[in-house]
Amino acid sequence: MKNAFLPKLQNTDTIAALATPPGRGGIGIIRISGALAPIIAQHLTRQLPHPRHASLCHFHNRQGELLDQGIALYFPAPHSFTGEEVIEIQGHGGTVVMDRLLQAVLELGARPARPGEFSERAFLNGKIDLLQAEAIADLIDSGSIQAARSAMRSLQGEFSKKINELVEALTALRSYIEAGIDFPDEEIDLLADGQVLHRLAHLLQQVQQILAQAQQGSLLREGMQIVIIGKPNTGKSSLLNRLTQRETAIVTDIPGTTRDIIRDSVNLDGMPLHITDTAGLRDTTDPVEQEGIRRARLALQDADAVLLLVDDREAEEAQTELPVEVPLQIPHLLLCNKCDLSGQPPGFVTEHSLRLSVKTGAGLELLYDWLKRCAGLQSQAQTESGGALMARRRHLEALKHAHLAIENSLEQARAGYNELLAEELRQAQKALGEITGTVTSDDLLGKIFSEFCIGK
Ligand SMILES: Nc1nc2c(ncn2[C@@H]2O[C@H](COP(=O)(O)OP(=O)(O)O)[C@@H](O)[C@H]2O)c(=O)[nH]1
Ligand SMILES: [Mg+2]
Repeated sequence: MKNAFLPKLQNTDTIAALATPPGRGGIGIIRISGALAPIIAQHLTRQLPHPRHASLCHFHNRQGELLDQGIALYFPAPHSFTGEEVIEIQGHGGTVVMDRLLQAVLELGARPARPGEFSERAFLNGKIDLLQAEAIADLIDSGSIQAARSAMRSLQGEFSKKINELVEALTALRSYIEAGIDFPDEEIDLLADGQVLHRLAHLLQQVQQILAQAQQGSLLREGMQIVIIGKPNTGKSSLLNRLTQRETAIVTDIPGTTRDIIRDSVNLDGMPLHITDTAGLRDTTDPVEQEGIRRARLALQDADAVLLLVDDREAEEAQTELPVEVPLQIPHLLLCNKCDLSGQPPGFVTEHSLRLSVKTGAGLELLYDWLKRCAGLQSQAQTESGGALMARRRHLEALKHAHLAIENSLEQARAGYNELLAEELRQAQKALGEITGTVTSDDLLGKIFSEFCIGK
């Protein structure tokens, strides 16, 4: 599968870069890709290594000086990572040795690779799709076992397969509908046969499921936005400090201490938690505090989870009167704090309320468990059977776009507007194509690959 839409980017330069991290190590690897790679290897090692065999070689520079000895590997095109001629040189992993080896390779005609350029070439030569290219970067950057697992699944093509299946179903449906439009004489009554509505509903369901899995994956990658809200003096700032183990927010027993939004981040089993402490929610005439409360409400809109704090001694009234509306679809937990003062034991009171003491730490581990559950970190069974899909913001945007278009198409189908229905399906198909890279722009590609590390 060649990506024929981008031939002008096809680069004939031969590129080279250090593929291992700079610094000291047992070995260091330099990767060379492009038409000149075998010629460079021949100069460097005095003989072209046998394809796909590890050959022990001496490496010389152009002036004939012996720089190092190690292994050279030759992957002839197109059976290489990039699809081009590729040479890998494994030398001793020292800064000076590697610098000199790379210098020798550059003197022989390669140029330094840009970040992500090897993966970009692999994509352009149809070796991997865009989702898989991104999965490589995500696998390298993953901060938890779960993130690594879901990146690996994307790299294996699981995410791409789901998207491609959707695109195929969309294409089939589109041609069916367009046939109905083009040959009205045949009187294919699209509505009457019920098939279209049925297939659309099924498509919608599929997109919804992928979107949910992608949202989980996005949490693993981007982290979870947690917003702490509650009345003044319930211990919100204390909780932020507890979770981040830093004195980020000022804690006093004076109600209204926190008047602005305070944010800090911490890692929970490799997943970033971005925690926002807010001004206490109460009726006030103080304009600064009012602004703080307005910002607290705003922060709620971006939250992945909401922690609503109350004083355990007032928990009963508090349960019935939430100070703000927490959007229902956002997971939220009522935290009945200061159980050291109320004298009640820590623990879950109901599924959605947890009694704890931020001050003593009693019940805090249950809060951590809840947060992990929220992010899907603990649902291992789910992760193994089609759980989180390592997704980026752009994937989510495209999936939401496709979802909306299919929703609209269902409406058009019900109303019997076949042309509009076909157009919505085309939109959905385009949005999905952006995910795997069958429909894309140079700008997007440049942006995606520039975020990779060099040598990848
Ligand atoms: N006894 C006790 N006091 C707490 C607890 N959590 C917070 N506090 C105290 O409650 C007061 C208000 O805390 P703060 O974090 O500033 O509340 P905020 O206004 O909601 O941010 C401070 O004096 C804290 O030390 C707790 O679990 N137990
Ligand atoms: Mg506070």
